[in-house]
Amino acid sequence: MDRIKIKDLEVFGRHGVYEEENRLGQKFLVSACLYLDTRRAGLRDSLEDSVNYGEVCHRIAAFFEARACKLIEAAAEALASELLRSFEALRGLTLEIKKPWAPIGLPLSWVSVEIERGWHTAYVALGSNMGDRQSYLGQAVSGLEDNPDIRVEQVSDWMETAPYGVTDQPEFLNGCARISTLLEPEELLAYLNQLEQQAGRERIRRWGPRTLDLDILLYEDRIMERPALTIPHRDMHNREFVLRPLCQIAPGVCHPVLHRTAEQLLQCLVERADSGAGCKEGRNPAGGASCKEDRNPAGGEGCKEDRNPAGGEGEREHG
Ligand code: A4P
Ligand code: MG
Repeated sequence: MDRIKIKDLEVFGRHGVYEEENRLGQKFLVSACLYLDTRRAGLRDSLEDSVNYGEVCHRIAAFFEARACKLIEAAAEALASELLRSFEALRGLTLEIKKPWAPIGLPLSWVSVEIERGWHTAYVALGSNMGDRQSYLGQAVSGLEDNPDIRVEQVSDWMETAPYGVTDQPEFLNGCARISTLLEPEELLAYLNQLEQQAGRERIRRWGPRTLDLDILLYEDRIMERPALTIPHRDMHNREFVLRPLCQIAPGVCHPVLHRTAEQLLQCLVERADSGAGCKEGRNPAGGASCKEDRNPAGGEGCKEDRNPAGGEGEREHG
């Protein structure tokens, strides 16, 4: 990704753990590497397609004037959020805050903290089968939009689906949203749980009826298995009610464990349902020997991330 760099911008701030530091203030040096796509701005010679580095510098100076954190870690975190939220074209940044006069009683050039932050592409599945289902799903999208650390990029149609798993319950309305987020996966899950609670969600029975269910399907190409969070969603490839809406907005997005696109996973699932078993050899849309993705986590010639038309930058591109 293209970069605009700012080196050692000198600003005055009051960050520090000592009372004198908060009272008297001191000099800080701020360096930033801004990640964005400058192609359009470069071709058109137009500032509105880029990030105005002058504005960024003044925002940094104003931030230092207005805020007083104890830690430069906290200053860096808050400043990175503010810049990423404020400048539309900015996809990520590295930020270094140097403190040349750190009061440690020993001579040093400076002490610094450097962080890397950015927008991440994630896919969220939405479902409801109680009450005014459409309204619950609509409120969930509004709730996502209300969070300054989330941008809703695209939402699928709401689709009527038969209950999966526990079948003696009302029909579901399901959908999928592509979001950009500054939140880490656990933070995103916590926020989704908060939205579920606001919709009056009660966890009475596993897979039982619910006003609102929000699951993280994919988060960039990250793979994680923690007690409270598995990414990619552990059962997404077996669920038509997940794959159909996902395919509508991102048919080419790649499952980082199964190495299949959403479209391939859906086709495979449909074929499995039709045949009552696994896909037959040769009918596998990805050209591999088997369509039982959960038994073949790395095999086949499935999707290549760089061909992914919908899946953001991937985790490894910044920095
Ligand atoms: N959890 C782990 N990974 C994730 C993730 N990627 N996203 C944990 C979200 N949550 C994740 O979920 C149980 C726990 O899973 C959470 O505490 C979280 O820490 P839950 O929402 O509390 O309970 P649940 O929804 O009853 O269980 P589960 O296993 O999440 O069920 P699902 O997968 O949500 O499926 N049929 C149709 N047609 N449409 C539906 O939407 N939904 C379900 C529920 C069943 N049948 C359905 C539908
Ligand atoms: Mg759930």
